[in-house]
Amino acid sequence: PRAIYLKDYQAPDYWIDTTDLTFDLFEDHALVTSVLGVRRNEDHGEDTPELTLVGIDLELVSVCVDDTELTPAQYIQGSESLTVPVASQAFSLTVVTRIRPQENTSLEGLYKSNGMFCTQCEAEGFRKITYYLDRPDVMSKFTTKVIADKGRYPVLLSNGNDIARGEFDGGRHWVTWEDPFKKPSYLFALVGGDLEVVEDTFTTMSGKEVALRIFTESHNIDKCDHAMVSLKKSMKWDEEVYGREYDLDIFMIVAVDHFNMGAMENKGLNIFNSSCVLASPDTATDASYQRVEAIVAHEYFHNWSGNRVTCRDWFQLSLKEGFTVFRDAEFSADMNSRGVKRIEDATVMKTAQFAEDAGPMAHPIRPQSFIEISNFYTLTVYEKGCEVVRMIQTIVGKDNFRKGSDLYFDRHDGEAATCEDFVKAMEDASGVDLSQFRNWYNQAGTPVITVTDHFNPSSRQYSLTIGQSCPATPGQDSKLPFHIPVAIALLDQKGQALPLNEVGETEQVLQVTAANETWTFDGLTEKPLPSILRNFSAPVRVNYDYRREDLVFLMKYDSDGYNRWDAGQRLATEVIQDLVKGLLKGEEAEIDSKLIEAFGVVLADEQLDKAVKTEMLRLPTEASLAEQAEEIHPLQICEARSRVRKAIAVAHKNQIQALYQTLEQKGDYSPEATEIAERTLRNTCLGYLSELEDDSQQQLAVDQYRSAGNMTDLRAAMSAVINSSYQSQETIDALLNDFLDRYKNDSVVMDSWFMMQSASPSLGTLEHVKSLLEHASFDSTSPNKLRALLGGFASGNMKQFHSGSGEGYEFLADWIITLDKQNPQTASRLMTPLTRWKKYEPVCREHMRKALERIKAVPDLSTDIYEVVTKSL
Ligand code: HT7
Ligand code: ZN
Repeated sequence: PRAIYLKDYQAPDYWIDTTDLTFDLFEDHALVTSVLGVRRNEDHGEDTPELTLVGIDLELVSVCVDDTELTPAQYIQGSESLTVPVASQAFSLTVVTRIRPQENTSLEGLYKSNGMFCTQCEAEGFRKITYYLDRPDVMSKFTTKVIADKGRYPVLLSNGNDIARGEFDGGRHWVTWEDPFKKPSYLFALVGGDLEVVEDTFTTMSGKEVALRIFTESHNIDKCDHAMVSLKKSMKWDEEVYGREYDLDIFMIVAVDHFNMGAMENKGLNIFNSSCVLASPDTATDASYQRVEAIVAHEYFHNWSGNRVTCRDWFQLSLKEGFTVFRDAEFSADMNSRGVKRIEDATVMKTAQFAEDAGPMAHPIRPQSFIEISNFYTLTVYEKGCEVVRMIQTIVGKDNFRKGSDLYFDRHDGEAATCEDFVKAMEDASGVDLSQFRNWYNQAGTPVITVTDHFNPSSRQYSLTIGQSCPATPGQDSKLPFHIPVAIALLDQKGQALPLNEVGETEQVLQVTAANETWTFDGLTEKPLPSILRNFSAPVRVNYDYRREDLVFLMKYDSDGYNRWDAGQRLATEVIQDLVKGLLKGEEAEIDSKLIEAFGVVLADEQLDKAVKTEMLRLPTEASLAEQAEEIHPLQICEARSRVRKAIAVAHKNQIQALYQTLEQKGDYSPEATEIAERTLRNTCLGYLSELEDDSQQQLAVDQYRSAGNMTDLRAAMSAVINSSYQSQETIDALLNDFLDRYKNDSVVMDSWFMMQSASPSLGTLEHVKSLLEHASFDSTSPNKLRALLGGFASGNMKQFHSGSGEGYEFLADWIITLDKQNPQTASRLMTPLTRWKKYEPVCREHMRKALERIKAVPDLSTDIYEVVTKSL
């Protein structure tokens, strides 16, 4: 496999103005007739006498140029290409291919999921449907005719508006769809199945009525209401916040069970993983409700940021993904708790994205090369890409940001654009120079800012010095300084934020651009405590020598919710790190009472927003502790964290119990933010109480399980029971069987049944995970089931995955090797935990390396696995 480089980008030699497709769908194959209106790219002169299209796993039936059928001697069929001679500026090319959707296990191109035909074309799946210029800068007007048996596939969908339909003899029927907007092939979609529909309408800001339809298998039709409400909220929000109106007569969502990712923004026909669209109080947790809302919004927002303005090439992926994640994050913040959303997003960045930035696959948000683009749908491109867009907003200001986005959409509507186009629009609209800011697009790695301060009582001056550096990443040894917006405040001894300028503002964004720079603040009577990187104003690590009492102080007084939470996380991390050191030395280290007391203060604080309080009561996850460790000692991390949790529960038992009781649930379930906050806080209390070796506390979780009126409370109780060291195996089995009995026919809920077990440090042993593979509800062709069972174990169960002598790694490696033949995208994603091997202590490290070596030695690896394994070793 070869890498391709951004620097080698060239526009195509040909354009495809129109694409007329006919799909004849049968039980063992599909016939695809493609009629392309091809035009030579005049900018490239006349010296391009042939046209080469890409195609994978296609059986070629016939090729016609204009009305003449070519003989095999007139075209060249390569293993993944078709080259035809060209004699004129513009011509029509008709290609007929046969494909086998029923045998397509990769879930790219046209495939079958539970008897339904569906497609996934991003990034390069269209080439598995027909020969094409399968690249995003080739934009075409598509017309699609779908023909299939009417009994089995009464619903036939594609992009755009349906313009004609009819029936043939023999029970077959057809529907023709026309998409008036030019689009690249990755946005093409087709669905054929026996589906039910939920319908609604939305009237756009210019008064146009849009039909909204959500399709699912009939047994799930009662779980679409939340997605529909979310869709209408998204449409309204995009009009109000970005001035963007929907542009077709119809907008459709289809839920499918077998899907490699969350959802896909195909023009007018979004296809969703069932787990990201279906929700009912009885089957979905609060977190799932919020996830459905966020993903529906994300895919809808792509209609402008991605579809109307698309990407020139796949190196520009963050242009649509980073911007759209930013849009959906702001939407979720507006719909729910803004403070909690920021904490959640910062947690993902600091736990998982920072780890990616420090690992072997590190890349800038605009990568400079790749072997397999599917490997670059990463936290860096998505989440860090979002943070980069957020920083632009911070630097240019909200009003200018909106002017910039208007300019960007107007300037590039109907075009395939670049990240540079986006930054330029922001610059042109705001007049702010973003030259140095562009380094964020070119350089990988997480910058570190090191802050030191000095107070001079005689001059009453306080100075803050900020230095920046960025560690080396693969292929980038040294970095240029970044432009980093660092929001700060200075707190006095009472915890009040001091005015920082004449107008009395108490927060200032320092524009850090140099490798080292000092800011001076005048007129201070005492040394303040700095609150640095408020609201996580940039995706960087902060080094400042806070004393533990400073952190406790910030936890109490900082008016910035994010920093208040972060102070608690820092304190807990330090305390747990001390315990890990003690465990490694075989010493009985004490838990610093400052942390235990600080948690008591949080518990007692009645002014604190419940949603933020819950976040503040969470200890840093094992993954977060691992990310911040010099060398990862997984078992000691698990042990130390668990001891701190127990100590908190013991110390504050009465307070936690009282809080649990006051938050007693009443009334019907609603996914409304205040109710979610109460449930989450209550279930956090339940988690702590289940740490106690006390029958009545253990009974609480069992009782909650028995009386739960919604899936959130049910699952929280179930997790508390199966993760407790004090529950009997009998009780655990009884609850697991009860859950199974109730939900065995609901595939999405069953994913959580597998995940709860595989991620449980006590229950999820390798042996138990292996036994679950044999379970009747497990399906190894379903990415959701694989993610639940294998992903839950390898990414969510530090204790069991890393215990023993490498058996967990061997097990994962065996699965990756098997899955690589079946579904390389899913296999590649499951491999992530092994790629971090260099950070682990020597014994784990060596076992992980061996597992990777074994994968690497397998002949004919997919490009997906080949790229990750070779870069990792
Ligand atoms: N734009 C979509 C990406 C996607 C995808 C990529 C590769 C393989 C399968 C996939 N399914 C969806 C999703 C999104 O970001 O909106
Ligand atoms: Zn997206």
